[in-house]
Amino acid sequence: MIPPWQLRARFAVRLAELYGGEVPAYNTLVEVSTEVNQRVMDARGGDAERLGSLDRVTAERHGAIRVGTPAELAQVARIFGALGMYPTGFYDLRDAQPQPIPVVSTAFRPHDPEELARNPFRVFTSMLVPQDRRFFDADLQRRLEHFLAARTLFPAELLELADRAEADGGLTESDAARFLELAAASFALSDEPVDRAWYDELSEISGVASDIGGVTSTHINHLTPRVLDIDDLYTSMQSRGIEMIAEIQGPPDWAGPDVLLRQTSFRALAERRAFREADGSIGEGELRVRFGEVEQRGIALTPAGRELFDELVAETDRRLAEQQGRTRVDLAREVWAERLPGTEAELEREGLAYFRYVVGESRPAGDPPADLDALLTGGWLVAEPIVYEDFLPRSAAGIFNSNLSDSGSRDTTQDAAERDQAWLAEVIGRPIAEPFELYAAERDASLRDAAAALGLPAD
Ligand code: OOG
Ligand code: NI
Repeated sequence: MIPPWQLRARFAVRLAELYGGEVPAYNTLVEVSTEVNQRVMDARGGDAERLGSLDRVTAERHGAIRVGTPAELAQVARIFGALGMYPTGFYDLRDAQPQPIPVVSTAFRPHDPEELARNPFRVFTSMLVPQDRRFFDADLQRRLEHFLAARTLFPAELLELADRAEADGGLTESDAARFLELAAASFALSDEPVDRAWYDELSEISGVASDIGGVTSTHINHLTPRVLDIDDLYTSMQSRGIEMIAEIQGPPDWAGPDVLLRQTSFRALAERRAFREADGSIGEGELRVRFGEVEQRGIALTPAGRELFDELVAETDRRLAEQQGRTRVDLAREVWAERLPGTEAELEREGLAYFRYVVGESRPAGDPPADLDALLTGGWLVAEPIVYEDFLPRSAAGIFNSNLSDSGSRDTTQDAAERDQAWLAEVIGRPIAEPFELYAAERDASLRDAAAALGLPAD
């Protein structure tokens, strides 16, 4: 039996081979990422691995796909379920500033810390909302729903194998090979001709609407390696002549600990595609639907930490609007230095970030104290950061936007369709995990284990 984590690891490799063959700039990105990670290891030694071993970070990828309907998303959930990846978090990008995107999203990823350590592959998955009247009028909604209902993204054999893998906890070698082949093929760029008039009509509303609803298949639109120093990566890519987006999204480069997620991207080259013209003839054209992205991960923040983070972002926006001639990064660094604790220990003490607690190797002899602060300062316990495994809605919208060629249209006088996490869970027939709960569970489990090891009561 090939267990889910091996299926997941093999799938991530398959997808990387596929994507590297289709988008050569991706291979450059991986090459530069490897160099950057090696440089950080050489400069910082073991400390560089505080947020993940070099092995994990080197293998780590996230991908992104986009689908059109709850039924399609439910099928995606079956395929990723076979790989031990479960819907996690809810991101509504329809109100994103400065440019709204007509989708809601979740991320499929492993939950258990051991599973993440084996292979942390995750896929940011977005679903179009044709029912949102701010983007689509009633006539276009109807035609979109009709178009989407008529297409098949995933062959029945793939879905059956996925269900079997999930039920049996894996697949035999020959079924696994077949499953991986069908799964990877489902995310390849299709050579099916694109209906030019339909694609263009949707593009006027949003490049994301045409990318999802203008074609009869889905495709992986980026595959993101993880680096230990995204600032180094950014300048290294530029010096190889690859034009990066204007900014690194997320927290600034600052003197304190890395928190949450920093990301940046570049537009991939246009790819040749077949188009069906109004007169029925097949012509050639180009589409730029795929891109490159890279990320650096930091410590997961608690709800209180996340609230503070959101305030820092808002404060940076305010200062940017008021102060001429300053850059966002520059102002963000200033705001962070003023308001975010500059060490892991302070983040821990103030309850702003998640840590796992392990028994200190050189702990003192005698009876341990009962409270956590005393256990930490006395060296009984050591706090290790829990890495952020999820996404940031504002950065996600920024990544979508930086790769769209025009701004599209939205009529804010119209009604938004109501979509939330509970709705999404209901229509795909699976629970959607809350990221905060997963981090808290890991922290709590570590505290229980540590208490047991020190002979303290469980709380
Ligand atoms: C997804 C964009 C979001 C991220 O890393 O935040 C994303 C997409 O373009 O489909 O991948
Ligand atoms: Ni991404």
